[in-house]
Amino acid sequence: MTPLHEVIVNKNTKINPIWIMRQAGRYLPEFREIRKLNPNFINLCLNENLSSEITLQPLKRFNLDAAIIFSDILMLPYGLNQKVEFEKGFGPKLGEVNIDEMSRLDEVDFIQKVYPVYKAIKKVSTDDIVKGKNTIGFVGAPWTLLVYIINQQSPKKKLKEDFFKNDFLINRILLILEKFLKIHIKNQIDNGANVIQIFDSWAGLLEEKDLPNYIYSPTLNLVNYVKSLNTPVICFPREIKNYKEFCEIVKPDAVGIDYNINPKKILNDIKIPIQGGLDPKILLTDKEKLKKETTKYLDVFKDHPYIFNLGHGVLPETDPNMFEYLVNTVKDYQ
Ligand code: 1CP
Repeated sequence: MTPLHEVIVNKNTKINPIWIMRQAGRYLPEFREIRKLNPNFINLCLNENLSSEITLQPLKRFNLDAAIIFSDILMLPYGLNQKVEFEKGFGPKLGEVNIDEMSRLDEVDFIQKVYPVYKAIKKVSTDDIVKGKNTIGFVGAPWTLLVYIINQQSPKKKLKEDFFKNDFLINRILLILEKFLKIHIKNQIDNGANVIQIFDSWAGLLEEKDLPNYIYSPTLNLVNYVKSLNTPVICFPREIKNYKEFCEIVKPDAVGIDYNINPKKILNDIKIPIQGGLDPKILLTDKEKLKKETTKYLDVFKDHPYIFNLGHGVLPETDPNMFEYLVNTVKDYQ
């Protein structure tokens, strides 16, 4: 059994597999070299030779237990024919929503647009270096994708006041997302992804009263779909106001925690396998502190099924030597 299945399905508490969000990315000089030659980020994600190579870069360097495919949650709106661009120093920039065009889009056209992502997953999942390990496919949660689609850029800290003004538009987008997220997940699994992670990066923007409508219902629907494909699903509802209720209602197979969560408290609140938590900024300090903080998480979750990860993506300014030290600390932990 693969390391992540061992923890998520078998509830094994004796091992702590490790993978890191954004492990394929900007902190690695070999990534930056490829990126420099490929200024168009979407095109890079659509180049299956390069995206599979980037996916494998961290596995060649470090003793990681899983590969996460180098792609982006915004490949979904791209596949729905919304314009998506990444501007250096600004982040994603999306075009206006054409809801009628989006509604008319069929499955074949969508798959054709993002097909290289599936080819890259096939390449990665059949590579020798990933043998016995996991290949993680992923999507953005409906709520987080809705935020980007409507807001057309990163919301940073809060939503614009008129975000919810067009209820009808929002409901139509959520229905379209439900359909195409399922298609995107199914194709990732069919091509070798054996775990799915659902990133809800902007879950923290919602007040508690809005969680059922925008997060619980649509995410539960998606989680049940992934389960029906016999594939474990990890949810990461970053900074959500009520982690406990989220887990009780949505029932993912495992849950990722952000770095604001108190690990001891969450251990009492949540029964399902847990992933992550360590503040990525700790990797910018020194080895002594890194070891201490890493060991803290491993100690707290000693008797609980636990996958090691950070509480958000690894920062671009991280020294790869510190990353290596983190992986080795987790691997050497008894
Ligand atoms: O080189 C560059 O400038 C591109 C930087 C970059 C990278 C390396 C972006 C732009 N996306 C990615 C890859 C990526 N994105 C992966 C690859 C696999 C891995 O983890 O190694 C994954 C899983 C994502 C997921 C993603 N994209 C999320 C969810 C996780 C999170 O960080 O909260 C989100 C919110 C995005 C949107 C996005 N894509 C890129 C940026 C800079 C952003 C965030 C912008 C914002 O703050 O809104």
